[in-house]
Amino acid sequence: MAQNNPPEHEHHHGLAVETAKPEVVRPPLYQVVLLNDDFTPMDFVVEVLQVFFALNREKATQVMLHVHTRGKGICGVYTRDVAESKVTQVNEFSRMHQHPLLCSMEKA
Ligand code: TYC
Repeated sequence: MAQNNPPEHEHHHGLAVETAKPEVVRPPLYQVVLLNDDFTPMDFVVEVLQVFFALNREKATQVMLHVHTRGKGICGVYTRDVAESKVTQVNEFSRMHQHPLLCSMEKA
């Protein structure tokens, strides 16, 4: 009836052995966003979305039109390092082509 087992850490002949709680945490995610402007050509934005965010032409056109009409839109969601790298690459690519297109990131 009334069993009195020793606590878990007193098994194993006096050796203190405890089961570690598995510590897995999801990394924080960041949305990479494109901002609208009046000067960057639509075709260029579609190309950016295809090249840097692996969208097909149809999805890239949808996202571009969303940004064009709503002012801002999500290109993708990534861990911090990947998001930072996308933002830098897109902004450098845009400057290289003399377009004012702005890419930034926000905590998801
Ligand atoms: N508004 C731009 C134009 O009319 C097109 C555009 C779309 C620019 C999305 C930036 O992130 C952008 N040519």
